[in-house]
Amino acid sequence: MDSNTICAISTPPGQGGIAVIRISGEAAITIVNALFEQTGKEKGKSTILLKEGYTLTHGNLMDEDKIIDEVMIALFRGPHSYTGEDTVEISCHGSIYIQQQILQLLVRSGCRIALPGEFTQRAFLNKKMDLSQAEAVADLIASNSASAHNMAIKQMRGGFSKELNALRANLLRFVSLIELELDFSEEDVHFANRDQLYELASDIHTHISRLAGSFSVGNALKNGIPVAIVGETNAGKSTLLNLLLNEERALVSNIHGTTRDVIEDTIVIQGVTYRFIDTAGIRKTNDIIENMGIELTYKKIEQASIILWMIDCTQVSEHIEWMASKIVPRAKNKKLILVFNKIDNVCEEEIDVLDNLFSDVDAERIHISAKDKLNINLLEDMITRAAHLPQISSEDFIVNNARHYEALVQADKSIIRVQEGIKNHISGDFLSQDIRECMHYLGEITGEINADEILGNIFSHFCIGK
Ligand SMILES: Nc1nc2c(ncn2[C@@H]2O[C@H](COP(=O)(O)OP(=O)(O)OP(=O)(O)O)[C@@H](O)[C@H]2O)c(=O)[nH]1
Ligand SMILES: [Mg+2]
Repeated sequence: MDSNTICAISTPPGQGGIAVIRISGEAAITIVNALFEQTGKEKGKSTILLKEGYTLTHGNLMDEDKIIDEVMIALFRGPHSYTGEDTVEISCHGSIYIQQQILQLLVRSGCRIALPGEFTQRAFLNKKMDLSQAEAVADLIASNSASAHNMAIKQMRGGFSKELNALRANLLRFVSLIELELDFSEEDVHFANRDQLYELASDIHTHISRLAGSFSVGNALKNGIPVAIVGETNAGKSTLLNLLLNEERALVSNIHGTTRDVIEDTIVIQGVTYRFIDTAGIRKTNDIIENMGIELTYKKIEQASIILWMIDCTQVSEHIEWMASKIVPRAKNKKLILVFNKIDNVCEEEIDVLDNLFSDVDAERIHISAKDKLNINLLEDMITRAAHLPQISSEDFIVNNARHYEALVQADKSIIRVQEGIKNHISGDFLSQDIRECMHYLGEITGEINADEILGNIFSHFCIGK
């Protein structure tokens, strides 16, 4: 492990009220101490070298005899710190000049500028957290919706790791017994009861496949549930997108075929992130570029989870059936919502007549005005219901990381092989290979893969007789 003392500005780049500079490593305290001059009652009495962990000290940060800034020093003594090493956090005034001066001073005094994520990497190497928890730290920092925040907090607090470690511990017990059998191969003994092993494997398969299955929800919650806004030209799709985003994101005009490309952006509605996709209006046209855009619209319908089919109430299209033939088959097994727009411009009877024209289409419907912001709250409620997020209890863990998902899929494949192997009475060494593989993939998630672990477990639990 790199034992250099590292430093970095931990607050966002730029000017702020205050800034925090973090220093971690063996020499963190001595380096900062040499630059620090305590003020106040205790002036000259003690230095931070003598302070205990979890203390705050006020004073000046000095470059020779020049004061750089008045600062607060937070002291953490390893292993009781985020990284597990001695760590100092300097809170200074948030001027970019001061931040840079302090950083340069630290480098001149022997610190090295930290690599991205290096504090967390050290925390992992020092076993302050496992890999999946370290990854959750990044997710937590990036979370911008209640659901993403909730998932990251859970993972950071180790809920996922606990679940995986329990699965691995069970597998470890069995693989130890099976490998012990191999040592007594001449005697043809079965230490590991095959029925129990089969039961355990089924149990683990159920667990792993549930976790892997949660990835579609987890991924959607993290990256946004895709919602495609589609329909005829001039229906008001771009107007709706802009309204939801509260920003003039897409061009709006009364010319048919204004939007030709796909415009995407994320919006948080009722604590959940959605990725709204405004598309080119669907119509019969000879324009090559517009047709390319319409093809893209079809693709987006297929990729979305929720489809808002926008209909212009003021202009009943003669092509409803044709339009339905383009949209409905592609929206199969997804949530399709008919959004009748521009109700500010028509009377209720007209809407009813229009609604009837779509009686063949099996979809929820809503009447809005994107221009006058009518019924937009109802539309948001409808979208929330359509997202149909499973009620997640506080014990359930949701996988939202592609690396974890990949590892779980591989782990599941191996445990299925174990099940089949037991059914087919294959020999212990093959079984142990598949169990080891399953453990390996589960261990990859938490960063704990270690073959010595298996040996260690055998020797600590059994006396082989010598
Ligand atoms: N009266 C009324 N006009 C609206 C409403 N929503 C949109 N419009 C108008 O309808 C016209 C088309 O709006 P857009 O948002 O550009 O429509 P679009 O569906 O994106 O159209 P394309 O990009 O061409 O497919 C504009 O002139 C909007 O101002 C509404 O609720 N009521
Ligand atoms: Mg548009």
